[in-house]
Amino acid sequence: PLVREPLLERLAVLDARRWHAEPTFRSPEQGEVAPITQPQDLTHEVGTRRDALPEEIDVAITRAMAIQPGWDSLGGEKRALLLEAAADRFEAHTDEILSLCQREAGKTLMDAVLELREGVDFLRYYANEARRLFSGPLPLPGPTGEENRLSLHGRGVFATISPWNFPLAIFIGPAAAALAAGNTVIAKPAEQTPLIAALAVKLCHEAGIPEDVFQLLPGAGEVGQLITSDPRLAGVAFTGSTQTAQAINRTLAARDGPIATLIAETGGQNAMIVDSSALPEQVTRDVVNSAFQSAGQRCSALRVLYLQDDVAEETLAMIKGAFEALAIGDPEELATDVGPVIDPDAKAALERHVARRKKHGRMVWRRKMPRNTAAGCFVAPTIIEIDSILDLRRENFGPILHVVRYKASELGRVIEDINATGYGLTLGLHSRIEATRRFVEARARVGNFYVNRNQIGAVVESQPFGGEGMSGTGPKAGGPHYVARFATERVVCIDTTAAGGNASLLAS
Ligand code: UN1
Repeated sequence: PLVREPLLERLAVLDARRWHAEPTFRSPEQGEVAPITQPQDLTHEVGTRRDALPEEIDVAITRAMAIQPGWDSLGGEKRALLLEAAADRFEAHTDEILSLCQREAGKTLMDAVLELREGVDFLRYYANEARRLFSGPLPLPGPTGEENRLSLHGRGVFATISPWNFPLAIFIGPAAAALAAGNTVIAKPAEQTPLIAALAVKLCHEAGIPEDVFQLLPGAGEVGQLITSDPRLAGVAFTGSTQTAQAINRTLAARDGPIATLIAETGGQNAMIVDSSALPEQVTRDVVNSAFQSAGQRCSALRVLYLQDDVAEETLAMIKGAFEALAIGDPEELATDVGPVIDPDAKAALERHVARRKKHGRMVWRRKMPRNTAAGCFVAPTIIEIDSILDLRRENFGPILHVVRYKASELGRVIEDINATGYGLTLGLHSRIEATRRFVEARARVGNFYVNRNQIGAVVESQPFGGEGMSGTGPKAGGPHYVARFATERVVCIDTTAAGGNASLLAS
């Protein structure tokens, strides 16, 4: 390029850097070290990870238990200042975070920038929530001579188990909320993206959050299983698949200990309904963005597009036009729209799904892939026609869009089908008819309903995010009820009349 972009030059320098993730407190025994390669080529090594050993998990929980009362009694204001200092450090380390998002998670530059933004927003928003909820007891009404007050406290040790698709934002978001509420946190990042998590934890420690208060435990499913079966845990905040959330729920239920809180944000089978009053250009832009940005690897992403039959042909033609123009390839190229999926397993599952649909004789459009994508985990963006959202068994977590044609008279049934998936995360509607909007809004059981816009990219505080049913337990991340769910409530009740107080003391 003729114009040299300083940010890209700084990111290119960081390509040579090697990173490492390991437990915050290590035992003398050395575990196995595994390499982490870039999803875009599966050869360049980004760094190495060393998973937590069982004794390290035990030590982590012991340390987190011991320091938790002190962290809780610090109060909301001091915890808020520490979380804000962490946000400042994240911003000061923009280059490293962007570089790792691109190389460890295969994100485009735009996705990497949005990821950092969201992580910082979570830290600052939950810091303010710590101030709002934990700055002293709430006086409650009562008869004269009686003082009643309610205060919130941390529940104890929280485990956070986070996904690879938002390796910074959804790693730090739930952890920040748990910390804001006075819990200590042991964090298990996705096995694919421990390096970004290790950097995030390091920056939090540099900001002044004590090591015992926020610890990293890298590892795969077995590490998560060992953590969640420990009876000392007070709660788990999990983001990932519905199946894993159900397994964690069973593990927690089987423990002989405190009844643990589970906060789960899981999958979706997200639809968008487009009727014949919609603006085709706007629909095209929002469909392509909702289905293919982040290579479709968002739980909010559009999976099933319902097109009203009388505009279906022309709308689909426009969408295919935009789809043909998507730039696919190396996420470190500034112009790239769609990068790789996370790993070979993800790619294989998506390819199996497309192959099955083809076998069933469905219309399938796929993007021709550039030659430089052959070695990496790339999946060609794909559009597949199906009859109903109920034809799909599972979430297809990648750049695959399904299309269903419907008649205006069938709108009620369309919503019933969408509800019948059991998921309830995002739903999009493109319509300029007010009555249609009201009809859909009243019937659809989803957490986030988007009208005449794209259906990804919920903004912290403005658009609290999360679903219902098979899509999660709530409360919504980035919303006013989230942090409180990590806390326990205590009511103190005092008889303040001298006589009453003394009399009851004498009586006992
Ligand atoms: C996820 O993909 O795991 O609205 C959830 C959005 C994001 C979704 C995050 N905040 O696209």
